[in-house]
Amino acid sequence: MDSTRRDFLSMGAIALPATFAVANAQGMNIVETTPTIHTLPSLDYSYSDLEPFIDAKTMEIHHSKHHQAYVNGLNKAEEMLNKARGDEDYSLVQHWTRQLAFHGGGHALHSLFWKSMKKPVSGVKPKPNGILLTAIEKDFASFEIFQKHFSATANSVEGGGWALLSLRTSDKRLLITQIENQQKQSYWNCIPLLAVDVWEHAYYLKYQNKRSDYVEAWWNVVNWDATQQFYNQALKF
Ligand code: MN3
Repeated sequence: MDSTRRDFLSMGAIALPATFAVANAQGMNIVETTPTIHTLPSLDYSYSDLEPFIDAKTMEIHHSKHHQAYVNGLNKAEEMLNKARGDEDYSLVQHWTRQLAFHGGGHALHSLFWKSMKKPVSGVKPKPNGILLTAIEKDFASFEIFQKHFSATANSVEGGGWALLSLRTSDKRLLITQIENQQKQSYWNCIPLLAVDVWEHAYYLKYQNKRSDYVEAWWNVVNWDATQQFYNQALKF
């Protein structure tokens, strides 16, 4: 090992204690990195706060079981890709990269989904205002037309998936996109601002097969203040 390499590794050991080196069969030092440990985010409201539109039992299972499984799957995928680099064995790289996209997509979208909702105020139908409303009216003609387009997108997802409102960074235009599973049909160059989960696990206990009734009810718990904040941040990219 040359001194530069040794210095780099020893500096790394001080500056980044989670970084370590192992020797491979050729005696070369391979630096392995420790992946991020992803954790389940806590909610800004209780499981029962979205009643009667989304029931507490659905929220509890969805957050503590389903989302946790995506967090676990993402951690596992990153651990195994890290191990593949350390072992210099890439035979399962396709499998673990697929797992990374599925579980990583699930973790990111559920994290946005929880932020997309808030405890409803009785008798008040949430609506955006300010520059977000102006942007919606510019890109979709009116809030009502936007809602119809977004609901139709959510209702027509084939199998499990999502409808998203996103900002395309290249022209600052709002787009409604549809995701199948947690990752398919991703539209790049977009930052998601608002998400509705239309996997059956999001609504089946209360709405059974009536997904459109769930989507219609979901508008009552949308957190437009959060969407406005995400929009403000996304405009900076
Ligand atoms: Mn879900």
